[in-house]
Amino acid sequence: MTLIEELQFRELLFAVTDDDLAKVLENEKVTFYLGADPTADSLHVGHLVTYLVAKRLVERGHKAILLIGGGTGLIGDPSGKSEERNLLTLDETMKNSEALANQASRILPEAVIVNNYDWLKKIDLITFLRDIGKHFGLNYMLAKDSVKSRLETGISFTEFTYQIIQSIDFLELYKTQQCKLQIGGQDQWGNITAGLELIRKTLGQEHKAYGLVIPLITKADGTKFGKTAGESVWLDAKRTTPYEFYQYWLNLDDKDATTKLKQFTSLSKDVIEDILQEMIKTPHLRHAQKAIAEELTVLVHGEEALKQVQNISNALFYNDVFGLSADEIEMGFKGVPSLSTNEDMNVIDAFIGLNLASSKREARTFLTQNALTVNGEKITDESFLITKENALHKQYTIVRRGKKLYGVIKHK
Ligand code: 629
Repeated sequence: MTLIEELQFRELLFAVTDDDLAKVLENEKVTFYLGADPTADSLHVGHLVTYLVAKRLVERGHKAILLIGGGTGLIGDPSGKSEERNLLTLDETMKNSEALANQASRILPEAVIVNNYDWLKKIDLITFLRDIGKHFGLNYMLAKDSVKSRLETGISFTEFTYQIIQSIDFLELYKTQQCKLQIGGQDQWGNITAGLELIRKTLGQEHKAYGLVIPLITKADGTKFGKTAGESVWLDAKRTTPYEFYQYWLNLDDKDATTKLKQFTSLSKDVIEDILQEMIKTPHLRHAQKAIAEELTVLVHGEEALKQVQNISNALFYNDVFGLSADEIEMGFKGVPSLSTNEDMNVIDAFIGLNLASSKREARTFLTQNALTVNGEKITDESFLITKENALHKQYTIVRRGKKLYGVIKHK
């Protein structure tokens, strides 16, 4: 399979600017780039697919440049945005740039990292308007989706200019690093083609560069990909724990898992087909979901984190919490009702305190129904005492009602 064929098989190709690119990618080692604006201090799973496509290019011998948009981040890309962005300060942008560079280099260690602030900050107004602005017709700029879609609702001159700024980057990298290809999500088409235009107009028709865009990743049910309960799934472990990250992939429905298996893992076509066969035979084992969750957790958080996550999953599945480390308890029970105490606590009071029972009477009923466990053990005695002495790591007591409702008592 050629690279382009592979991207097609994986449902990762939305469009290329020129069909010649297929041959170029087979016959030459191409330097290409992808950009990310430092609008936050972490990437999220929505960004991931572009980096994974970059990885596939690198595996075939092409050379990646990862551009951090320290300069463009100060302007704000209108692509795919229905409203004007809030401006970030230079300070925030710098901090975010550093965080993104660290994250991205874990995923794509082979990439050379550049920051466009380094050259954009040097361009003076007169040069910008005379040498660059002259190459952009107003009609051309207005016809871009990112602009056209905002003419009614409003767009500032700042954001309107964004396409030119991103074009300067492509020209810069073309000139200084022989970078011939820019990749990005489908929303970047307008910015990428503007760059090609600037390269041709500045350097001449014989200077050929290319663009390749990846489709917007969607979910079969039409809900937004990369969010759970309205929250983005981040790559930063402080924002989204490795356990939450793993669970996001594990919870995909079968239809989504089938496409994501192709788009997000490095598994070969044969292995993917085997997994899809297994899915038909034993769907409840979630073969595809597990394959994606495992590979991506290792890629983003490392081998150690995957072990922790699997430990947590097993502990929860078998209601056996004794083997968990303190870190794993914190991670596995993040967001679960909790209370802190420095005293021993009666079991009934504990379940009420954690909102897992609404009254003493209800709590007693649960007890007689064998529905309550403390650190994995069924409790039926209503005078049972929860103590720091018996706590996991002398710190945590984990209680459970029924199969799924957990609470944590933190002993001070
Ligand atoms: C300067 C800045 C460049 C080239 C690119 C850029 C960033 C670009 C952008 N990208 C999105 C972002 O940073 O805004 N103008 O959040 C985002 N990208 C990954 C994918 C994307 C895109 O980082 O390309 O399509 C999301 O999947 O929205 O010289």
